[in-house]
Amino acid sequence: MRTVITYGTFDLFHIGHLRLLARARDLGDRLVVAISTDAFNAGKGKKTIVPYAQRAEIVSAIRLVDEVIPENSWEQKRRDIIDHKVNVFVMGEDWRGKFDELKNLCDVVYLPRTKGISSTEIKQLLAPLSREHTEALRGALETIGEIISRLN
Ligand code: C2G
Repeated sequence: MRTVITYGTFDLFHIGHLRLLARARDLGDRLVVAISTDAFNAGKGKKTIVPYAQRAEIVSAIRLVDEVIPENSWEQKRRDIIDHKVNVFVMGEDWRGKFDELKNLCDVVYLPRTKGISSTEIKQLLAPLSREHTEALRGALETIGEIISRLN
């Protein structure tokens, strides 16, 4: 029984996350996914849109995933690998080299990321629809309306 583990925030779950989990699962017989808690993300300086409980529920519902655990700290990986008898540690290549010290415990594999999609890009796409942007737009339109009425 080859166990694979991977870690991530999985905010605004998208195809890049799914493909990473699918390729991680293909490296073994079972897949454990450690999901960053909201508190841990705050420590990473990462503001998530979707709260931990919902991110965990979404990833748990994926057929490829056998177990979801919380990621509370950077340091827990060694403990997780031992406790879950992990054979393969997987991360996207944006983390290449960052976890090589785990090679004395298990295989460490960095997988290519899926291009053209990220939670950050999704948030940037949605930003113009945010309340402050629509308020600013409304103000600008009122000003333009006043200018036009003065010109008439
Ligand atoms: N990913 C990917 N392709 C994308 C976006 C993400 O393959 N287009 C991968 C990342 O490389 C990572 C995983 O999906 O392996 C989860 O990505 P994030 O949720 O952004 O995770 P991150 O914030 O990098 O947290 O201790 C490690 C951290 O918890 C990783």
